[in-house]
Amino acid sequence: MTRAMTSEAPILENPDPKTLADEVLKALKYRVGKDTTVATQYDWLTASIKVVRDRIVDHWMQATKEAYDQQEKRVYYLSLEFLIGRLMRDAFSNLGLMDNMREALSSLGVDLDLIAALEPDAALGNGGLGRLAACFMESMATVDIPAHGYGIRYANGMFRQEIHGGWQVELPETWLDHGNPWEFERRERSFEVGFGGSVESITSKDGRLERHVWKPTEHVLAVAYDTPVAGWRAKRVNTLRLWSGMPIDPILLDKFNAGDHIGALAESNKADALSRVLYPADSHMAGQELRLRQEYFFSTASLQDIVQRHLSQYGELQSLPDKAAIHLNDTHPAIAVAELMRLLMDVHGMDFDLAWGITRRTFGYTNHTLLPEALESWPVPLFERLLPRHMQIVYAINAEVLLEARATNQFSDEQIGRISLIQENGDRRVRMGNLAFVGSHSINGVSALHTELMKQTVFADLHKLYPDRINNKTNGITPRRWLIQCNPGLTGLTREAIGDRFMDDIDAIKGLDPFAGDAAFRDKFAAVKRANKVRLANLVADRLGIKVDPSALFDIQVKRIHEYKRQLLNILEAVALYDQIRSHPERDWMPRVKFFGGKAAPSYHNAKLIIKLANDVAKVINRDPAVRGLLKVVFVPNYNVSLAEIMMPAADLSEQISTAGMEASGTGNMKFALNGALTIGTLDGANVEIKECVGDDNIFIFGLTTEQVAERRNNGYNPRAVIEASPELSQAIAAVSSGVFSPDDPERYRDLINGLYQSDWFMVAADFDAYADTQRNVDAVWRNSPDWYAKAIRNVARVGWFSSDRTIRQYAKEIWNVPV
Ligand code: GPQ
Repeated sequence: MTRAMTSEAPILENPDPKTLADEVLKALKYRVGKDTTVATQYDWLTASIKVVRDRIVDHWMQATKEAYDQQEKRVYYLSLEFLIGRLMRDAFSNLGLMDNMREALSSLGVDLDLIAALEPDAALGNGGLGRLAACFMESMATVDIPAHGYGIRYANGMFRQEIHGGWQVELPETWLDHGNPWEFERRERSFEVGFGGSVESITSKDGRLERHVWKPTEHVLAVAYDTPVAGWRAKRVNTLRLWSGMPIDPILLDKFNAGDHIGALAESNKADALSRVLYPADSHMAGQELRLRQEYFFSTASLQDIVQRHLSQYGELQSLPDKAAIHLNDTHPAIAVAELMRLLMDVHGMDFDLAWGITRRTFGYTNHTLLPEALESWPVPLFERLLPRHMQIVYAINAEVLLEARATNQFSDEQIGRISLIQENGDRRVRMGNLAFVGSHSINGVSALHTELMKQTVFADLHKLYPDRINNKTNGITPRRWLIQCNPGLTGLTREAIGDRFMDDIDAIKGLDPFAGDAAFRDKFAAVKRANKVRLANLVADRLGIKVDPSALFDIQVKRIHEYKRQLLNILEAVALYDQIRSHPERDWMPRVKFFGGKAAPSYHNAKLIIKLANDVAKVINRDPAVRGLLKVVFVPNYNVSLAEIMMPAADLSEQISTAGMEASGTGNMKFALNGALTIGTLDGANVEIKECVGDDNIFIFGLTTEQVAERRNNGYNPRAVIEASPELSQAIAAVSSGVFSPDDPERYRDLINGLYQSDWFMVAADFDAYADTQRNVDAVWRNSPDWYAKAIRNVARVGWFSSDRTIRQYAKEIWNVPV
């Protein structure tokens, strides 16, 4: 069975502004309990969300019922992060209500943009991995796949970043302060979660082992909160189910009555802690007990829910793999493999082989990084203390896998050691990547290059053992949020040029390609870009008091701050350019603004220092009259989804400059290109595929390839020699290390710079000259503005393939086996 993507067929009724205004007033009165005379802007926001949510609910129930009646296979996407951002505009836009809602609110004296800006940015994720999960949820609804997202309802999501004196300061994010009008609390949908204790073996009368029973000593409840996720034109509405921790016995009355008031609340605090904070380390294993507890907490609650749903519909569990595809978003939910085994064996009485077959056919796993520090592993003693039964199951799985490996006679002891779920050298640890791999029928990487490297590096031995399992699914982004909603100017212009089909089928955006050669269209395109740049310039003026010229080239690097992403390379190039502008004032410099944005993990020393450096450099350059405004550097604080929605459309140049081989895919690269920015980038992650789509002439590629990086590292890379051979780089480094940008503390960057001289693991020095040369090439193309905009238009026209609809269809066909 295949489901055609119905094109422009009006699926939705189209309520007029008057009807909507009445609904808003009704919601204000009966849902918020206010009348218009006392309503605050937040009340109007809540009322507006209730109106659109009510309309979504009808579609939601219909979709849920259909999936049930037609016994459709469901997808369950398990992710510790869902970086969904604001939802109201997306919902208006996907339900086709935007214009009429704006008019309705305006008739009530309410400004849609103003209340939309009050909606908290739900930051239940760190960066790319969490945002991918959010795009996938939207695309699964859009391409009509019955799906549930499962995660944690963190009371405090990603911290809010402020910049004080150039340094990052982390403040708690309290997105639930005004309540959350989107969610439905499901007290009745709660599951018990155990920790600790011991395992009892129950034997039958004849002495045969019958069953294992885990007797945990700690118990908490996971309570479900559901948020409906509407796809484009509300074709389908799916559920994002987030778990919150609750004590089973909120206060222990015995203790309370005995006067132990703190002890009485201990359980409550422990339950609370499970869904209190999102760990803010991106691509880095947190390694704390609470994190493992969070992982188990949401995995077991989700699995109990899935098993219960399946049982109530089908009455047995053998058909689970035919009716449920459970996807592990990285290894964070990998414990689910052992948990499903436990549920099938200990609770539902299956033997190991049957349970193992079902488990492997049910799970799929996506790997998002090769960085060794991100590969999760847990000390055996901790694992065993918290999850004693799962420890036994992991050993049993390991025995099975290692026997299988041995039986092939193809593996050395060393290789067997790497296949093992238990790392034996040093302290013994459970390797979650290996657990996820062996427990899944499909393991995918997130770009063609990354998937190849997975086969060659982290999973080389497991790949040899199971050669059919690794496959590639290059990431994508939803064009609804990342074009239609965030860039109405470009959307309108595209509709004028090629009609509306691209809104339902993003491939049709190809139709824009010939317009690259149309001077009148290029002018309109440039005007849209300029308007988006003015919007960003205004934001920067308001928030930071920095004036930037919208006719300058807007060069943007926004993403988490990480050494491998090489913000340092970009900053050093700014320093070198600054020197050049002052040394050669007579040259025809093209005005440029370099924007940076991104959060550093609170414990990541060098990343925080890089933020400080960007701000120090900005301060000196921006106020030096000798620069004559030709170069400005701006660090925009608190980069998040909402800010991305303003920055992506305003970019001329997209910085994707990671050390080759280190960025698994990147997704910001796709958002920028779809909004008409040209990329300057290395042959890393999905940049490689973006280059193939847009063509070599429409992208600026520079630097070492993955093979060259490996070769340099193997052959004794000498960064000092490289630095000394580059006058520009030497000068820039000397300026930084001599305190030109940190006169108050000239030593501030000593260690950072020493790191470059001594090891430069990320090849900043090795790539510097190529990067700087390429930037001058960027200037040359920018100078020829018809050529620049032609390239920009071709980028928009040629990156439709990076839609998450395409990615999701591939998952559906090749991993989940669900119809699309
Ligand atoms: N990614 Cl392991 C994260 O955002 N957080 C993580 O903890 C890990 C990976 C990113 C990865 O760095 C990007 O290259 C990808 O584009 C993104 O995941 C989505 O796959």
